Amino acid sequence: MATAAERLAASLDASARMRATLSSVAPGTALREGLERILRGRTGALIVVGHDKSVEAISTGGFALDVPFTATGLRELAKMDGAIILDKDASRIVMAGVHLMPDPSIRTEETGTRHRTADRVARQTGVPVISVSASMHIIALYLEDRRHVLEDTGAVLGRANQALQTLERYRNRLDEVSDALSALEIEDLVTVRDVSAVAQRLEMVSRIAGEIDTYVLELGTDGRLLALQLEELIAGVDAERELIIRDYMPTGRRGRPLEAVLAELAAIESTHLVDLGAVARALRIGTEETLDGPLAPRGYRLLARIPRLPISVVEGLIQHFGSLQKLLAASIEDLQNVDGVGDLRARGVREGLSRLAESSILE
Ligand code: 3AT
Ligand code: 3AT
Ligand code: MN
Repeated sequence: MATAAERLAASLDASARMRATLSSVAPGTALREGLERILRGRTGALIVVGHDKSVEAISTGGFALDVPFTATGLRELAKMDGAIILDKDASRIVMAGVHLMPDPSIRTEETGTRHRTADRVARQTGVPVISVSASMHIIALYLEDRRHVLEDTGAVLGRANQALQTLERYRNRLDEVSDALSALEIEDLVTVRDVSAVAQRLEMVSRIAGEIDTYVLELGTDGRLLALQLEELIAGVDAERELIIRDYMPTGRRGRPLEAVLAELAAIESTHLVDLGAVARALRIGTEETLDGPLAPRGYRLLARIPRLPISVVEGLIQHFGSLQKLLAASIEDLQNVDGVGDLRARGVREGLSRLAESSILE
């Protein structure tokens, strides 16, 4: 039996392979140009992207070529019957006119000999297979048991822009709950609910950003603007995710590595993510029954808002004082007792903390 963590790792692995394949056929690549030419020529094609032993074992007939890949060459060879076999980075055309004979007992729901073959070869060999349908005018990518239809840039951009609008809304809401948490941290009024709400919003932003990231990949050179917009909207989110976990996660016997907490958050199904209790449990800070219980931050999130403070000094301060409240109460002399904190830096921290305290009261 695979554990939840193993299943998650396996699915991350599969999606990493899918991502690599998507970027190899994205607009801007020679392979994509060749596929578009075939689509326009209405001849159809069956293309295997990789030539290993498992592919060789099911190949019969055809012609050995081993020539550099060109989009025009691919289009000409697609006029022949049979499959075209490329090397794994689609830089060479290895064979053409190949009759593929995958195991006929492999289940496939596709119809038509071309698409059934593509599906079976992908499942049997693990090598990506692309079919261009002559009759349906569709380019489909098969990888293991997944099928992905390559759409034109306009269609993908339409969906990407919708996701971007959702991300923008999520980001605004995240900033609201995050500012609220900062104010509560300074006033020592934090509950399990407040921390869970921020972690929940961070997770939601990360998930929709991941979705958009796939569109960016799929769009290739057509996705540059989208990539810039995405980058701007998720600035600081990864860092914030780490900081909030460091601020509140239990240490000692109940403690776990940061990555384990992040993985557990990522494993919450999207339908359960609305449930703050589920988030609290993943963070190991509480349950739905204890959402109103008090919590105290160590100070990572707020210290990160003080400019030019190296992480080693942040660690030193937190080791020494143990909680944000003690840090807020510390005098310049107290701060100087920490290794690596001289007079200048102590003043900087003191002023930084005071400024944060003032701005949170003003809101
Ligand atoms: P032509 O001389 O072009 O008619 P061909 O040997 O070049 O014959 P194709 O590869 O063009 O044949 O295939 C033509 C169609 O024959 C495609 C598919 O609908 C049908 N076909 C080929 N092999 C099979 C098969 N094993 N089972 C069912 N239909 C098949
Ligand atoms: P279209 O949507 O019509 O393009 P299809 O699934 O209906 O695809 P066909 O049966 O019309 O496919 O066959 C079209 C061509 O696909 C024929 C041949 O060039 C290629 N093809 C089909 N099966 C194989 C195979 N096993 N190996 C190599 N090429 C194949
Ligand atoms: Mn057909």
